Amino acid sequence: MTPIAAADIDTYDRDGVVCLRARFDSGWIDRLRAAVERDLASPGPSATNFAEGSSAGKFFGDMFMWKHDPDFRAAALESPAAAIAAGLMRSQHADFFYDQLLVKEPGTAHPTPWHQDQPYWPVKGWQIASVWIALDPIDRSNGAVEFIAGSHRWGINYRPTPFRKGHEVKFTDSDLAQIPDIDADRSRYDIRWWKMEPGDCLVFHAMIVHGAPGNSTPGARRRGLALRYTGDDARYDPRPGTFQFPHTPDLAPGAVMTCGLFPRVV
Ligand SMILES: O=C(O)CCC(=O)C(=O)O
Repeated sequence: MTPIAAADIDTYDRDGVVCLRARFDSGWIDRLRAAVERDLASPGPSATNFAEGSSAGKFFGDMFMWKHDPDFRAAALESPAAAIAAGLMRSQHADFFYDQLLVKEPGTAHPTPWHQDQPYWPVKGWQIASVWIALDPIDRSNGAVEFIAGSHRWGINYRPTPFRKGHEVKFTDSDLAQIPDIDADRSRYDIRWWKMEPGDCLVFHAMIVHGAPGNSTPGARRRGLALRYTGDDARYDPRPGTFQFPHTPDLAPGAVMTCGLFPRVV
């Protein structure tokens, strides 16, 4: 694997996000595109259309595809993603947490709401990162993911925001603060996004505030695969208000994450 540059580690540390170019070769992209089409044709038990009831088009989400599809499994466990995550997190090890597919089809107005990932997740610690792999050319018009640089260090955990209308009830237990209306005054924030090519990836910290516009193009798909990893200091933390995953690990609260559901990769 191409080594991780010290400058990229510094950027990840300071901004909470870095865009790495051409880390997944055409072999991976072809394999993953085929896996995405299989999943769209025959969605897994966790699949959902986040845009249903709010806009035309489709914002298809699925997760834990690695449990039943060999190519998603290979991406999680054998691709460069785990070593990239470990390197940027400055972690000796990387345990695979889960995979999430995020396909925004052309003509989908539905945005990805601004949110942080960690408040949804039953894990605590600092070394937690996602590797979001672009499977299409991406720019702002088809839904480039946007980040508020440095927001992983704000020291605030915002209440999980549901991605889909009607899912608010899932997080009513949470006594965390409501995330501010970022779009009401975007000039107050250092918002970053990248034009991407297939094989580029975004690597971002679990506490960074991020979201994405809809896909307003007539024909440019936006297929993204997020692979999430935890590092040395992460511990299982199934606190109230976190997301109910479709699988439950055999872990006691406070345990190191490594287990059958969250396998050690690096
Ligand atoms: O792909 C998107 O629109 C959002 C991605 C995201 O929120 C994530 O991977 O945590």
